[in-house]
Amino acid sequence: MKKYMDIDPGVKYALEQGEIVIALESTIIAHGMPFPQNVETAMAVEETVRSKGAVPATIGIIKGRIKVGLTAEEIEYLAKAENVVKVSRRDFPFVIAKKLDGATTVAGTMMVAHQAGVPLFVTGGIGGVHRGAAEDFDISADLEELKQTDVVVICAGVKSVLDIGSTLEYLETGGVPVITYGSDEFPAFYSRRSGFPAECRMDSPAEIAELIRTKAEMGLRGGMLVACPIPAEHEIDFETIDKTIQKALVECKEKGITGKRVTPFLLDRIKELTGGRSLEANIRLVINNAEVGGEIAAALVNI
Ligand code: PSU
Ligand code: MN
Repeated sequence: MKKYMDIDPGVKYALEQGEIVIALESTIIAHGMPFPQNVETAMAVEETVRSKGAVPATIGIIKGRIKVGLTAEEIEYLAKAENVVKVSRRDFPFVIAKKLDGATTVAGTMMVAHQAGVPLFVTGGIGGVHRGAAEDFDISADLEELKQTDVVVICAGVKSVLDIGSTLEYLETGGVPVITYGSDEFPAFYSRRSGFPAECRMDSPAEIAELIRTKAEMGLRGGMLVACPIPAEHEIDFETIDKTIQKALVECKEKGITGKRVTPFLLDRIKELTGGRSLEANIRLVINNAEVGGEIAAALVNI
């Protein structure tokens, strides 16, 4: 993959100096949020990572080149450009061979981060087992990537667009450690509660850094998930958002939307149905995750 990859000089220097670099994804920019909030959030997240002493590297594809550390201009370009392909593992050869623009998903970003030697990755939410997956097999490639690729993904849990219980079962089957930060309940993205207990709770970045080191020393491969509940002042109550999500899901089915278009459609529709409140929650939770990610990075440097 290195042949097709350009690492930003600042990111490269940080990696050479043994500083911790934190990967950030671009699907959230191109397909997860509208303009201009997508650019503002991407910049705020990078700034938050920097404020904690770590180095951000937003990952995306520009005209067939994989960029580790997009510039501000490139982020703005992907945020506005039409025809940006949503790139998960299976999409790389097509997008690169055809020299297209691409926004990497959690799976795609993990792949690139690992190749570049980046150990941490901050995002909003991961893909998972969709409701009704027993019939349509819609299970995100993010889960397969978490099974095999050694990157720690810091997120706000799994939104109830997905089947949260089945997603947790799938991660368990795949041998993926799932840590919940500071809560006894696994979070559901917009809400702190999901109804599912946190099997592994940790309360400090230092504890999480210790677990990351232990996993590495044991030679255990594959990814890891750190789920951070959205700050209480920004959360949307689980029952309220679940009703909205149910409505959006029915519309998605009625419109015959399938495959990779499902998640972007639902996010956009939920934003409309909540009058923008879900977008505000989404922005706040990503920034919160960046704070926690930055603190974990600092703790990793100190052990
Ligand atoms: N959840 C969000 N915002 C997003 C995504 C998920 O709240 O932008 C994106 C992530 O990039 C994730 C992808 O990896 O959607 C999952 O898509 P799919 O379900 O098609 O695998
Ligand atoms: Mn899918």
